[in-house]
Amino acid sequence: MSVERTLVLVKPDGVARGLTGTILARVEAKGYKLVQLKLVDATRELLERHYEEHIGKPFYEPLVEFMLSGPTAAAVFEGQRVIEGFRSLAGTTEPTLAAPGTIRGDFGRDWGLKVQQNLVHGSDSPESAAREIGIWFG
Ligand code: D4T
Repeated sequence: MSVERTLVLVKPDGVARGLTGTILARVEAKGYKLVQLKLVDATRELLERHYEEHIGKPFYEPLVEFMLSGPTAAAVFEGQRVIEGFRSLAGTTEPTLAAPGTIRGDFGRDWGLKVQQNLVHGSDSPESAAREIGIWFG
């Protein structure tokens, strides 16, 4: 299996709660290599590209508003099977149901909002990773 790269986002809820370092440290501690890192004030245009598969869904507009609410930490991690590995570390999309021991399971919950504020994003395939790294790092 060749070395992969994945885009990891610490979303505005994670940055605002002061969890950026804790979350990135978990990914590093798993053994993945941090190769790019920056704080980004996302624009609506950037988010439209990143979330294009969700345009038109009921949670799309609340999702974009949430992602515009503060800075996002964008990182690229590298390693064998890092795409699957990070998604396993992150846990399932809904933080209430995410397993304890995962990032979403340990630090997230439902806040009664129209959007899941679930702390992190990770690419879901090599094709998505290449596309998303291009969007966030140009
Ligand atoms: P991301 O893409 O942020 O890593 O999350 P997932 O891969 O786990 O989930 P996703 O792409 O299906 O959803 C993107 C983003 O939308 C929010 N969301 C999603 C939501 O608020 N309600 C929903 O029903 C879904 C499916 C949460 C993450």
